[in-house]
This record gives sequence, C-alpha cells and structure tokens, in this order.
Amino acid sequence: MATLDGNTLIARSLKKQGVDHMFGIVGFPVFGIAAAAQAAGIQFIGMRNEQAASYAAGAVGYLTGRPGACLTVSGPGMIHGIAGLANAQENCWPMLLLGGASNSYQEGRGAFQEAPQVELARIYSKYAARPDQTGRIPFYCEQAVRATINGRPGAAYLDFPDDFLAAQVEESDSVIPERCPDPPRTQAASADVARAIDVLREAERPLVIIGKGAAYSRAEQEVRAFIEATQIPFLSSPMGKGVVDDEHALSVAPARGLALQDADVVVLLGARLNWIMHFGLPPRFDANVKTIQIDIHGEEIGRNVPAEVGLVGDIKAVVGQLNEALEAEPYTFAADAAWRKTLGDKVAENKTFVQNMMNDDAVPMGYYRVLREIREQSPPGTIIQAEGANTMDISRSVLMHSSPRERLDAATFGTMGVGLAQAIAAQVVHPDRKVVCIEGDSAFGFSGMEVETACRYQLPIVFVIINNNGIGMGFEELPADRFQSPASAYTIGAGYEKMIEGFGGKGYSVRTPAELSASLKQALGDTMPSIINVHIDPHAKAKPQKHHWLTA
Ligand SMILES: Cc1ncc(C[n+]2csc(CCOP(=O)(O)OP(=O)(O)O)c2C)c(N)n1
Ligand SMILES: [Mg+2]
Repeated sequence: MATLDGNTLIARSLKKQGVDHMFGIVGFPVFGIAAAAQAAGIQFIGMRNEQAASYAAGAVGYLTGRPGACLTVSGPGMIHGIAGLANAQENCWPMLLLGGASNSYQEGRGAFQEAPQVELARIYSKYAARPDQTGRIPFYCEQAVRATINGRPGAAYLDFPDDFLAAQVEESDSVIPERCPDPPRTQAASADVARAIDVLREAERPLVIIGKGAAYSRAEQEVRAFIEATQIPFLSSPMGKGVVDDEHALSVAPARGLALQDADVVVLLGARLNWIMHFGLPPRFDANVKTIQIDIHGEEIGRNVPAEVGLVGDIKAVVGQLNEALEAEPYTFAADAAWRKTLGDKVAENKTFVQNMMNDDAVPMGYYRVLREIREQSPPGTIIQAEGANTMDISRSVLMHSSPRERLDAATFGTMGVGLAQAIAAQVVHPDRKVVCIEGDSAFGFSGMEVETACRYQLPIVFVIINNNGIGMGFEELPADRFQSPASAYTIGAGYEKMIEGFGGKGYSVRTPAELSASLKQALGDTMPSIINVHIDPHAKAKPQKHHWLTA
C-alpha cells in the first residue's frame, strides 16, 4: 500500500481547495511543505520576510476569491505572519496562514521556536486549529478554506507540528475532501428590498457609497445598473474605485466631504461605517442621516449608526434584487434636484484644484505632478498599488479607475509594508497586466527587501518611490547632531533606486517631469522590475483638508 506524509497531504488538499499561490520562507519544519506544494502544482513564491508573504497571501484572496497561503516556520516566523493574518481579517479577505510548529511531544519543554501559535492566531482569524493527527490534515485544510470564503471572508490559521508532517499514513486512510464550493450568493428578504426602495423615493439628498466589498463580490454589473437606473450620485471607498467608472458623470468623489456631510439617505454597498467613513457620525455626516445598508455580515448592520433598512446578503445578489424591484416600479432621482447642482459645483471646484496641481511643472515636483505622469502613462488594466500617507491619499484623487479590483492599498487596517507584497501578488495573479507600485519613502522601507523577490521571479513591476525624505511631511536637511532629528525624518536624498540594481532590476533617480516621463516610459516597457526614485519637493502637500487620517 502507498503511504503519504503530512507535507503531501497538506499540498494536495490545498490544491484541491483552489489554493494556487503560496508565499513564504522555509526553515524548520516546513521545507517539506514548500516542496510538496510545488510538486502538487501550487506556485511557491519565496519571500524575504513573513510579513510581506502574509500580505501577499491576503491580496491574492481579494483578487481571486480563493485564499492565498502564507507558509512560515515555527515561533518568530509564524509571529511575523500574524501581520498579514490581521490585515486580511480586518479587510475581510480570504487568507490562509500555515505555521510549522515544534514537535507536539515536546510541548511545554522549551522546544526550538516553541510558541502558543494557535492561541496567537485566534483573535485575528475565523478559524485556527492544529489537526489532531496526520491522517485528518485534509479535513482541517478544507475547513480552513471553507471558513475564509464563506459569510464575511477572512483569515484562517493551521498549525503543523514537525512530527505530524513527517508521519506517514496509508493513502487509503486519508480522504481528501472535494473542493469546497464558492459561497452561495445569499439574498435579502424581499420585504426589506421593497422598504429600501421606499426610503430612496423619499430622499432629497441621496448618496451611494461603494466599498471594496462590492469589488470583492464582483458586483460591478449590478452596481452600474443600479446607478444608471436611479441616477443617484455615488462615491467609492479607496478600494471600491472602478466598480463604477471613477469618471462617471454621477461620481461625486471630488466633493466627498460635502456629499457625506449633507446626504439625507446613504446607500452602503459593501462599505463599512468605520474610520474611513468617519463612523457615519457628525460632524462628518448629518445627525439624521438614514442608511440603507447592504452587507454580507449581519453584525455589521447598524454598527455606529442604526440602519433605516438592513439588507443582509451578497452585494451582487442583493443589488440585483434592488434592480429587479426598480424594473417593476422605476425610481429615478430628479435630474433638476438642487442636491445635484450643489454637488456638481463642488466637484467642478475641486477638480480644477487637482487639475492645476497636476499641471504644475515646477521643479522640484509635487505629488500631483508625479501622479499625473503615472495616470497618463499607465495602460488600461494596470493594477495600482499605493501606500504612504500623502502618497496614498493623493493617489486616490488623481488616479482614475474604470474597472474594479485594480487598486490595492493600506486599506482598512492602514498597514504600511503591504505595498511591495501586494504588487508581487497582483503580478503573480495577473502576469499579463502592468503593475505600478507607488510608495512613500517611509512606506517603501517596511518591505523594501522584496525588490529582490520581484527581480528573482522577473516580475516587471514598476516601483515609484515618491521621496520627500520623511513620514507624511518632508525635510530638506538633518541637524548635525542626528539624535536631534525629527522622528519622522529620513536620509535626505536617499538613493533607493540603487537597491534594485544589485538584483538585476533597473534604478532611476529623477527630479524633473521630463526625467520622470522618460524613465516611466522605459520602465513600463521593461521585462524586469524597476525603481523610479522621484525626489519631490519636501514641502509638497495634499490639498488642505479639515481632517487628515494620519492625525485622525
Ligand atoms: C505598520 C505601520 N507602521 C507605522 C504606521 C504609521 N504611518 C502611517 S503613514 C506612514 C508613512 C508615511 O510616509 P511615506 O510613506 O513616506 O508617505 P508620505 O506621506 O511622506 O508621502 C507611517 C509610518 C502605519 N500606518 N503602519
Ligand atoms: Mg515620505
């Protein structure tokens, strides 16, 4: 009779469950898992830090709807992986963390890299378990994947002691479960759908907010039809961009503050009333705002603001229900409503501001001029990753998306360090697309070593570092006594581009629009990754805002 070891059972089970990408770092006791994964047809991407590997796994989950896996060694490796476990869980993305563990029979003895790993994973995962024996590993793999994609998607953790990995079981004694089906697209109660439309009919200043839940659910066709049918102004959360074209006439993103503040009815499509949406509370929202909230997760309904109507279900399915109800009894928000004019005026005013900043060719450049170049040169289908403070925020108002799931950023958890990892994940999932990774100089530092990963796998990512020599605000010089430096200052004029040259990538250091334009053109046509280090005006700022998230 043929026997199989734990490594092979893990690899074959995960492949069966639709896990196609595994990111990680090998060592005790997981060498065998990586090798078995490759043998089973799972792509293994060796990274330089488990934090980045775990962020990449979450990004795969968001982009594909099946979890990416992150493989770590025991103890410190697994603890690094918690960064991405938490990031995926907070963002509601499917992600699977696989931790090697010290021998089960050495538990409590102070084994090499021994740590209470299942307990550590518990609060940032939907499912955290150690199989009770090697033969049942496939059962646990299926359970974990099932948990990541059903209901509100999220993270799962599986713990594998060395002795379980090495043990051999009879092939006939270990059943590998069938692929867990994609989650059902659950619908809302029809009475609630009717109530939602009734509330809309009464609205004087309606607003639709599109979150990344709508992008995840692949609800673009339904959401677009809903916007066209109702003619309600909309804005998107940062990663909800492109579900409906950012440049659609009804997009009021440039007037975000005003739209949120004065709306009387807000339709939430897979967007949460968390910090990104200012909790739905005054002064950023009207105290009497009514919400029609569509969310996959019943417990999210009414968080921070009691919902006027709560529709629990899959965004694609529920917006489809709304569209059907609208077909039976049409409702269109009046074209001549005062709300439309108020928002339109503000949109025009703010667009002019952004346009002027984008057109400013002064040297040193500001953020808007740099981002304009990326906007103009990125071909259709480009996936943008953006992280930093100003870098990320301003990229949102300059870069326009006409399709969903083409923007990745620090998202709900505000995690710096996701950038290079998400860009690598995007390029692995979409080898046919361009990936541009826009990094603040601080943000770049968190996972900067992953440029080696990008070079090794020949992923032609264009890394653009918007370098102001600091965190959120820039500096022109450091004091002679470096210990008197501001806490947010970095090396002035750091040559980040040189890092990539050691690995076979191409580095550019640029200061003028012409240099930026030429280097970006070259980098976008290259077959290897590049870093374009853009030395901007350290005093460059975003458009003045009453509230800034860095100090929220
Ligand atoms: C893991 C983590 N550590 C620290 C922070 C705090 N933080 C927020 S933004 C930021 C960096 C902003 O600077 P930079 O990337 O250079 O962008 P800039 O605003 O200067 O363009 C930091 C460190 C964070 N969000 N996440
Ligand atoms: Mg900076």
